[in-house]
Amino acid sequence: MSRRFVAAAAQLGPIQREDSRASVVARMLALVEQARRRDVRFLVFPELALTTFFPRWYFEREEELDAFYERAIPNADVAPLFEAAKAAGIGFHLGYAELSETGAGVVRHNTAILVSPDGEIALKYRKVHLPGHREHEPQFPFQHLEKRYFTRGDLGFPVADFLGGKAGILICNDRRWPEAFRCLGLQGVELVAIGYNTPQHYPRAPEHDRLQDFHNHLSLQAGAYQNGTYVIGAAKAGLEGGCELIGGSCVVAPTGELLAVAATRGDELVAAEIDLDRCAEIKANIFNFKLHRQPQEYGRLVEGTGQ
Ligand code: CDT
Repeated sequence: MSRRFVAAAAQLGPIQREDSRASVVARMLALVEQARRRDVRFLVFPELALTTFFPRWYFEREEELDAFYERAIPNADVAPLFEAAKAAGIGFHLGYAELSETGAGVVRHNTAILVSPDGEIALKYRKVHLPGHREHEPQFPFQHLEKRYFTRGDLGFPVADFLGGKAGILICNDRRWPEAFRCLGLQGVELVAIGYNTPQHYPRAPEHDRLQDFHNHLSLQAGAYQNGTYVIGAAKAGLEGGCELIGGSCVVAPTGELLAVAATRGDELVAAEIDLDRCAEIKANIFNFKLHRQPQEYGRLVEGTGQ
């Protein structure tokens, strides 16, 4: 299998609270069709791609919350996406809210999967770094209740053989944590898919609002370079539920260079040709882990959260 192919972020513009799954999937199908025409083999949809970014609201009633979660994937709503991607020979990444019934009750995760071009789920990841807060904070213009609505991921940071290389997933806030990227890098990852919903306005430190796009690319590019991997970042962007989300979806090379960047905050295909063999330029040289890492000095990294 050739390790050189076109990969793309499938950026989604805003999804409003009243938008149906069917209307979102229709928009995704339009992006799959664009991707097919551009010979894309790997397509990355955003975090929680099937609904609006619901943690911005405080819900008192469980039923209201449940409406945003998937009890199984694939399901009838997303079946057309799985079928279209398979017909086009495209592998894809999909982020969604996952609801599992366990012996201990309902468990909710912020989850993403890689689906291979033959329609099989090749990798599943549950978000580890859940940002925001647990309690209602009505003094802010919108909420970020991921700590309330999700349980921390319990699958670690897995990688899978995918499209002739090693692929992994991080979800939104994970991209800001070098430890998360390194856990993938240590397994030889060559392609990392990352969906995100990042508000332009950060109510706790509004002086950083102007830096949101910069911090996004800084994190994605550093993660790529320091681990010698391609990174594809896919935003849900634009004015959603009264909250502006950044765009900036991109394809990043293992050198940390941006190969393609979104020009809008709407539905947009952001594509670039990638060659997984190029990861070795970094992995065999400046970040040759075997030669240069000093793990005996890194114990503090796993001793606690830090100050
Ligand atoms: N979805 C997500 O993880 N968003 C966060 C916002 C942080 S502000 C509470 C991010 O890191 O982009």
